[in-house]
Amino acid sequence: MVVKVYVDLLSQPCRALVIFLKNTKIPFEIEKVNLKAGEHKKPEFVKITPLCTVPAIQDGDFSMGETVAIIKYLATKYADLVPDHWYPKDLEKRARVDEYMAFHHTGTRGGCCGIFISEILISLFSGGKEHASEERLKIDTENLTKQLDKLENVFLQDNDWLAGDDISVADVLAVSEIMQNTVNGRDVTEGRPKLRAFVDRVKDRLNPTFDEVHEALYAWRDSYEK
Ligand SMILES: N[C@@H](CCC(=O)N[C@@H](CS)C(=O)NCC(=O)O)C(=O)O
Repeated sequence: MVVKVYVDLLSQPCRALVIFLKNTKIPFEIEKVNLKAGEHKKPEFVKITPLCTVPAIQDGDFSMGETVAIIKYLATKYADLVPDHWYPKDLEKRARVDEYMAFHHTGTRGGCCGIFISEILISLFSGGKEHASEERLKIDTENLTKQLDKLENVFLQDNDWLAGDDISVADVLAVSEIMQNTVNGRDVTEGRPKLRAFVDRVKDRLNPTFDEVHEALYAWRDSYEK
């Protein structure tokens, strides 16, 4: 049975899920959902996940949304097809990955998304008519700094990886968020040597897959650079 994976590769959690899957032997096929065209609100997609967010999966009769829950489901159901380091079976090692993933949504994603919405999406979705206020940009920048400092000073303090002694799903979730900010011209690793080395480490470990999955994002980034 092939797992159907509904994604828009301009979305951070979608890229993380696809990179994870490409590093396993789980059979899957990609179903593209164009967020900008509103395809995530179409009735056929609402049936897959009424949350109307990507990524989502369909595995036989079962479908679901929410990246972290999807990863846990797939890594548990297809445990034999997933190299252990991605989501370790050992209780304490797994708890370390879960710990990061619990932090991730309000932490790394919260910080990176807030500023991305303010610097890119507000203008994009209003056709350039609206822009984030100075006050909002200040709040987003402060939160971004706070969350990135936690990566630098807590998760990466004495570690090469965010959660354990090898690459895991925690790392791809984080780096995918960090990459999103390259569209708004931000190098969020600036002044954070551990974070910078970590991002390079993840890319080196996962290429050529990392760049393939980020191709659409790179094109988006380049279109803003002009
Ligand atoms: N917590 C969710 C977040 C998913 C999410 O917000 N996806 C965005 C794209 S990055 C989306 O589908 N947005 C469409 C919308 O909210 O209408 C997850 O990790 O899967």
